[in-house]
Amino acid sequence: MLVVALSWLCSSALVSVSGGKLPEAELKTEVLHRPFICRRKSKYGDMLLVHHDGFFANGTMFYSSRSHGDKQPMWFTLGIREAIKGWDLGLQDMCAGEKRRLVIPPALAYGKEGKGKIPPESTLTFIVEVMEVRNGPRSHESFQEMDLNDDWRLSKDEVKAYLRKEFERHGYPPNDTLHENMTEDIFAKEDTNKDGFLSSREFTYKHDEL
Ligand SMILES: [Ca+2]
Ligand SMILES: [Ca+2]
Repeated sequence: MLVVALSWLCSSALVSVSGGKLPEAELKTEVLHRPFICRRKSKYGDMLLVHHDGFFANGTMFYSSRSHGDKQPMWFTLGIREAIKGWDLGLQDMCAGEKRRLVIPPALAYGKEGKGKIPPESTLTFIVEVMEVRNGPRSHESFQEMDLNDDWRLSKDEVKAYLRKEFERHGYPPNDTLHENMTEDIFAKEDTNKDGFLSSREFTYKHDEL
C-alpha cells in the first residue's frame, strides 16, 4: 500500500519500484512556436510532414532530420502507431508551422528494449516542427471524397475509382489489374462484416489502443 502511494506521489521514481504494473509516466508537451494563421489543426488519421531533432536526457542529439539522411522532412500518419506513441499523443492539434518540444518517457517511446542506438529505458526529447498537415488516406474527409453516390458506404468500384485517381495524381499510369488486386486486398482486410462494402467505421482508423 505504501509503495502504491509513493509511486503516485513521485512519478520519476516509478522505474525503480519493482513488480506490479506501473502507471505510465507522463508525456510533457511545450509549444515553442505557433504561427499566427492556422487553417487547420492536426488530428488522428492526418498526415503530417515533420522535421525533428531527437535528444537523450543528457542533451546529446541522436538524430536530426535536417542534417541526417536525405535532410528532408518526413511524412507520417498521426494516431496509428506509425511512429512512437509519444508522437501520436503529443502532436495532436498542431498547425502547419508549429514547433513543439516533447519529453517522452520510455513507456511512450522505445520502452524497456530500446531500439538501435536508443538504449533501454530512455526518456527522449524531440523538437518537432510540422511543415504541413494533410488529410490522411483513411480520414473521414477521404471517405466522403471516395463515396461518390453518398450512400455512406464504399463499393469496390468506388475504391477502384479512387485508386485510379490517386495513381494519376501522383503521375503513375492507371493499371486496372493492379487496382483490382489492391481493392480485393483492401476488402479482404477491412470489410470485416463481409457485406461487400466498407462502412465509414470499417474504413477509418481505429484508435482504441491509444
Ligand atoms: Ca458509396
Ligand atoms: Ca462492410
